[in-house]
Amino acid sequence: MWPEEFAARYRAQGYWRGETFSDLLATCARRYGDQIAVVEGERRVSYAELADRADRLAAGLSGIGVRHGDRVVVQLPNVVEFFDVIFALFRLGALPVFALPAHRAAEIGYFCAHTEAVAYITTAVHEGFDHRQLAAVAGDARVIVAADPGEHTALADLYLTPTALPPGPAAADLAFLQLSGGSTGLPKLIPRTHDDYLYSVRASAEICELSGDTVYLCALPVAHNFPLSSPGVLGVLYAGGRVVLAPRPDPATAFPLIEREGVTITALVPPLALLWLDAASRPGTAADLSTLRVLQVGGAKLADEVAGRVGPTLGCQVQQVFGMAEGLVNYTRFGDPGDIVLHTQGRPISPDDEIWVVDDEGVEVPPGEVGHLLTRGPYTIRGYWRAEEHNATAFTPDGFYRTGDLVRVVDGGYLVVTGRAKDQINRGGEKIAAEEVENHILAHPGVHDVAVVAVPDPYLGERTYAFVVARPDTEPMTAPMIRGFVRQRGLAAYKIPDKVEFVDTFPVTGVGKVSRKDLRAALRDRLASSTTPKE
Ligand code: OOB
Repeated sequence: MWPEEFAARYRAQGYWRGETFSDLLATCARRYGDQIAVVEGERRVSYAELADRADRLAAGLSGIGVRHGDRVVVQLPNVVEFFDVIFALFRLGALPVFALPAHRAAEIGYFCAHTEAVAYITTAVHEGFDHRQLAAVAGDARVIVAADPGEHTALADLYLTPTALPPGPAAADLAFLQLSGGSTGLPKLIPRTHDDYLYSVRASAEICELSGDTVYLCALPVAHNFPLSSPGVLGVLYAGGRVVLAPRPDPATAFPLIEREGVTITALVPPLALLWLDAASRPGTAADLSTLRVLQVGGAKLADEVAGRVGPTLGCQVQQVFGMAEGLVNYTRFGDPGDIVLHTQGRPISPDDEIWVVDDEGVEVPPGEVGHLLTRGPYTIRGYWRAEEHNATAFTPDGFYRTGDLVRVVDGGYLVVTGRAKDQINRGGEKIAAEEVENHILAHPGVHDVAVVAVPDPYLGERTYAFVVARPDTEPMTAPMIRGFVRQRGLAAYKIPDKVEFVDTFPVTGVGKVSRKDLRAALRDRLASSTTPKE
């Protein structure tokens, strides 16, 4: 956590206001009462109802023994119950661990075990997958289902008459654990406090000029940091606007919702922005999107050319968002000149976000030159949760987070993301740690060694490519065998390599040794200089 001198400064500056998310919901219920807070299909829930639902669920969760500081893995799609659950947990001071709907046995099992979760709250069948079967990997966590529960506990049975509850958390306490895209073997957990996260939400809502008139379409998975808080659904609730939950982000689902609900702002990752642009420019197929004022795009680099198509095609302005669940979020601002909006990834939320761009030796580069982005500030964590060893390298001794991103700073403090140093694949905004996938492939008895690298892709930005060295004495293997093996180990579908190529050996240096990082770089270079690789 932050050293006291920093915490004192952030409080004195008014960033940290001693308010929890529970306090926020109570204030919103008082202020906005009967106004609609959340729309999901035909369901419309007012602010007063939302607060009441959260209170009743807090009573039920408390009744089954959920306490302050307990961890609860939450894996819900874009449904009203997501809000009930997180606000009920916030009230109790229990920590949601934000899994994504795409996560499978490998991830959920790890989250439950690593956080020693007391409960796992999920859904029934979603996008053709029965989440109840993941109960098998939840260990000691009680399985609670926000739909037909089967043999498990029904979330619906936990909405009780509000009772006197133990005191809620302090604003300086942890509010939840968010997931890191990561670059190492296992996903890291990001501890965020009420104070720090609420600051980023409030400030984001102001930057994005949210108000009671805002209608926000949540098309991305709600638990991800971008649609959650940049300014996202929490920013919209803070401002008294309306959240419209989309079950899926495709144009066929989203466009009619925009028209029906009068959506004014939404957030997408670049491949979805492309899909929307294509759909909207197809004659005769587009719905009326005239209420849409802002399309936020972030999570991965938006090509300048695509940024330029948003205004003419969708009739709204584009806003670039470069953020990370660890903290720092950058936005282009609404009044910014066109070249800033189209060619940069924005500037930080806070005057107290410290941006430090350094070379490989850790020496600050001259302004305008490319270097590694390091950052520290009032809503950027000082360490991952229970990850001492990793923290020693992921953060500098004076508390800067090494983002792994390569950037340059241009006039006005705007950042341009030029690449990445971390061993991560950014597959259309979904982050994949090379090492995590390698570990799963290495578990195959026929695999001697593997290196997973990113390959450029015109649609997703990057795809995943696995180079495999087979054991000499085993049956011949095929790419589908490797992919099937990894899928069957319960890894989320987006982490399964798009391509698998078998090679005899890996390139090595003169001494015959090479670090995995160098190896990945060498294979990446090889791919970049060769023609389209075959599977
Ligand atoms: C968002 O958060 P994460 O934690 O899934 O991923 C963070 C990483 C960044 O370090 C960077 O590598 C990449 O995603 N990234 C971008 C980008 N936005 C994120 N790279 C280039 N251009 C952008 N605009 O992805 C996230 C969190 C909050 C708001 C928006 C995105």
